Amino acid sequence: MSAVPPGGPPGRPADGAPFRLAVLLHGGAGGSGVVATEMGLRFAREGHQVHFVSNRVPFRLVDRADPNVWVHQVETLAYPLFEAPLTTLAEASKLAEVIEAFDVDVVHAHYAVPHATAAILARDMVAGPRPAVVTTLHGTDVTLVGMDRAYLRPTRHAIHASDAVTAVSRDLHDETKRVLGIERPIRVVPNTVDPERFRPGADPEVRRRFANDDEALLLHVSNFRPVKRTCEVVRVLADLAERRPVRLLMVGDGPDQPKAAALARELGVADRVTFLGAFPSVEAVMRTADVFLLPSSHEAFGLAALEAMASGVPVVGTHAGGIPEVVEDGVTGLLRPVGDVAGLAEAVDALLTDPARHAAFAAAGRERAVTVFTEGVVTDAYREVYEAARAAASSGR
Ligand code: GMT
Repeated sequence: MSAVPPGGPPGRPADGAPFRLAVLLHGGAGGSGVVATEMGLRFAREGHQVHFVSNRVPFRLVDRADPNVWVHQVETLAYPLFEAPLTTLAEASKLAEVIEAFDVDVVHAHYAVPHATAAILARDMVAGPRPAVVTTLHGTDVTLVGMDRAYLRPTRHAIHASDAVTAVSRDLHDETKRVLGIERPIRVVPNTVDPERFRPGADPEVRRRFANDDEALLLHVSNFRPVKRTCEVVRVLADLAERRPVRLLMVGDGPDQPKAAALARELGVADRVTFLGAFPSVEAVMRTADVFLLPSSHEAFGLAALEAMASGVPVVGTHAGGIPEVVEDGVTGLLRPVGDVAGLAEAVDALLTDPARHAAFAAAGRERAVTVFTEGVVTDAYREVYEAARAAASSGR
C-alpha cells in the first residue's frame, strides 16, 4: 500500500490493457465497502493499479499489503460556517487529483449518492482525458437515500450520468427502475465471497469461547441499523432459550446496538448473548455458528448471508429484497415473512433438531456460495463492464 502518488505515464490504454482504477467507497464496516475493497484487491492481484479513495483506510484492507494498491485519504475542512464538512466536494477534489496524477481510466463508485456524484464531478473537473465512471448500486443508496426527497434528483442524475451502472441483485435492479423511473440499462452483477477466507471447519477452541459443547450457537453480523431488526434477533434467542441450551453472538456495531442489549436484559437472556463489536476478520467466528440470523426488513443482497453460506452455516432470514436470490429457501436456509419472530425461531429450532437436515443445508450453502457466486465470474463481469465503459468514454473524448 502506498499513500504517495508516484504519477503514471499519460496516454490511453488499449483494450485488454491493465486498468488504472480508482475505487470510491464507504470505508467503514458495511457490505458495500467490503465488496468494493474485496473487488479492488482482486483487480490489484491481477496486475491492475487500484486506488482506493475514502475518508478512512477501508475496514477490510487492514493487513493486506499489495504493491498495486494505493489508499488516498479524503481530507475535509472543518470550518465553523459549515454545519457539517463538505465531504462530497472534498472527495471529488481528492479523486480529481488522483485521476490526474495516475492517469486513472476507470472510476468505480460504490453507492450512488455521494460517491457516484463525487466521481461525476471529478470527471468534469479534471484536466486531460476523462475517465469512465462505473456506478454500483448496493441497496440503501436507492431504497433509502435515493427515495428521500432531498436526494432523489441527485441519485437519478448520478445513475444517468455514469458511463455504466450495475446493481447487486435482480431485486435492486427492478426496484431502481420502478421507484426511480430509470430507463437506462443496469447490469446485475451479484456480490461474491472469498471461498478460502470464508470456509467451513470451526476451530473447537474458538467455539468454546462462546458456547459450551451442548449449546447451540446463533450468530448475527451487521451494522445494527434499524433495517437489520437486531431486536428481533434477541427475541428469537429468547424464544429458543425456553426450548434448548442456546447462545447468541452479535458482531458489529451501530445505532440499534444499545436497544438490542437492553432488550436482552429485559427478556432475561443477557447472559446468553455476547456483543463482540465490529472487527474486520469475522471469518473465524462465522464458521463456529450453527445458524446465521438475518431478519432484515430490506436487504438488496445480504452479503453476510453469503459469507455464512460459504462458511457452511445455514441461514434463517426473511423474504426481503434480494435475500431469496442469495439464500435458497428450503435448501441453504429457511426464509420467513418480515417480522415473523415466532416463525424464525421455529425455523431455527427445526434445523437444530434435525442434524441431517442441518448438515445438508450447510453443504448446499457452501456449494451455492462457491458455484453461483464464484469470484471469477463476478470479476469477469466487472472486467467486461470496465472495458465497455472505458471504450465508450474514450470514444466520447
Ligand atoms: O446497509 C446499508 O446501509 C448499505 C450497504 C452497506 O454499505 O453495507 O448495504 C447494502 O450493500 C450490501 C453490499 O452490496 C448488501 O449486501 C446489503 O444487502 C445492502 N443493504 C441493504 O440493502 C439494506
